[in-house]
Amino acid sequence: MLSDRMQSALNDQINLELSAFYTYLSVTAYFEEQGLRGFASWMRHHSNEEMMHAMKLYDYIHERRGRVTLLPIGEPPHNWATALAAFEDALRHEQKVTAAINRLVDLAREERDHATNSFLQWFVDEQVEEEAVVDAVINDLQRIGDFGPGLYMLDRQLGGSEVESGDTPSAT
Ligand code: OFO
Repeated sequence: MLSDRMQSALNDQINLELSAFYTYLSVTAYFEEQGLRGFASWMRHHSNEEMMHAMKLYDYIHERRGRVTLLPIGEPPHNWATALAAFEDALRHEQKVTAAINRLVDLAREERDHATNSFLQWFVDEQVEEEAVVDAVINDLQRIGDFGPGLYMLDRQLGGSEVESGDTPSAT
């Protein structure tokens, strides 16, 4: 059985994951509008992963005979000046999620909730990968700068890498 505090914190995490889903879907729509179909495809895959994270928490709460409470999701941003700005926003979001996961782990340990602590380790590892793949694209975009053909090539590469987000190719 989950404590009320733990249950509420896990429900907040569902909300954060769904808000990541919503934000990345908005980034996807922005890339579609810009005609960057490879970027759009990559980001869509990433947004779907966020939905999967939310559902993992949803299932876990039920497994522990807890109660899922869905909370409102704020309106995401709709526009970015550049592809780089959109990815930098995504990285900030990932860092926020990482901090929230770390706080959840702290709470689980404080409450000696070993099952939740164990469950959360998957998220701890996942966040390392999530930050790394977004950071890799940022590095590529920084290197490309205003060089149009470089952006075109990266768009093509990202469009071909919509399998695991960890498979993000380098632009160089
Ligand atoms: Fe759910 O990992 Fe990204 O935010």
